[in-house]
Amino acid sequence: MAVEVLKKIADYLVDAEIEKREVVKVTTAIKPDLTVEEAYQVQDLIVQRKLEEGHRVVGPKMGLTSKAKWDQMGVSEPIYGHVFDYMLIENGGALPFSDLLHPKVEAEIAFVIGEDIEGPGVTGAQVQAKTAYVLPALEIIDSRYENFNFTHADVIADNASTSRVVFGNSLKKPADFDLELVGAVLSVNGQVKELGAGAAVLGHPANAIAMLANMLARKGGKVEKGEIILSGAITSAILLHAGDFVSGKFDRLGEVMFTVGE
Ligand code: OOG
Ligand code: MG
Repeated sequence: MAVEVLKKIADYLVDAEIEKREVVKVTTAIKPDLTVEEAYQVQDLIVQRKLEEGHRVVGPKMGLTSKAKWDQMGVSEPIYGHVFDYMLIENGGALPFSDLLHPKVEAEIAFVIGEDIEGPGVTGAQVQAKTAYVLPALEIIDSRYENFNFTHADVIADNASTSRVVFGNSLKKPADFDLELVGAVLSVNGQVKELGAGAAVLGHPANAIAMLANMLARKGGKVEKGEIILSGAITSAILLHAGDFVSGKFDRLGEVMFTVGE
């Protein structure tokens, strides 16, 4: 019985994504007592359905890892989600606005994992040592919920609002950087909208990946070699409109950009 409800919630959210329909949040529409554990089970069912539909997982991602995001979303606990192959947009490419509901963009530092990282007890320093490369990224989030309104459990069930990702093209060695000092400037149509530094993400973005490894360890999982993982937005997210040109400039990591089409 319980599993059937979780499957129903997974289908409710994937159908909303595919049919481009905002829906009422799960804790209002289906299951007021949805727990965090059940929400991650829903997310696993979403992953299962995506794999059955022929998609591939690029990697997990972290979200809600900065104060700016906690204040903006009203949920102040880090979460993880999954990025799929169909979500990738090339640097400089176009994001068709009509594919999404109410997309927002955020600037993040991504990690290319060089060696498996298995918790519990993983530290940011261990993550740095097992990271092959770091690169800049822009994530486009698109909650399936009306007005981006959700609780902690709701947003986990909705795969952490994951929708599209643009990765930068320059891969840099983490040892050459003090990632907490890497500045990021997010501009739309040539106007600076948000700015910050890596330290906004749990003191150091590697700490977000360490937290991810420790969260996955609780259910026997790990961060795996070859995954490309977003560490969470440095600043609050900016609502996008058709015609926008978006640029994220990261000190010495490079620039990531895209345009929003019709
Ligand atoms: C949840 C996803 C948050 C981030 O980087 O903080 C996220 C949301 O804000 O809708 O991806
Ligand atoms: Mg994000």
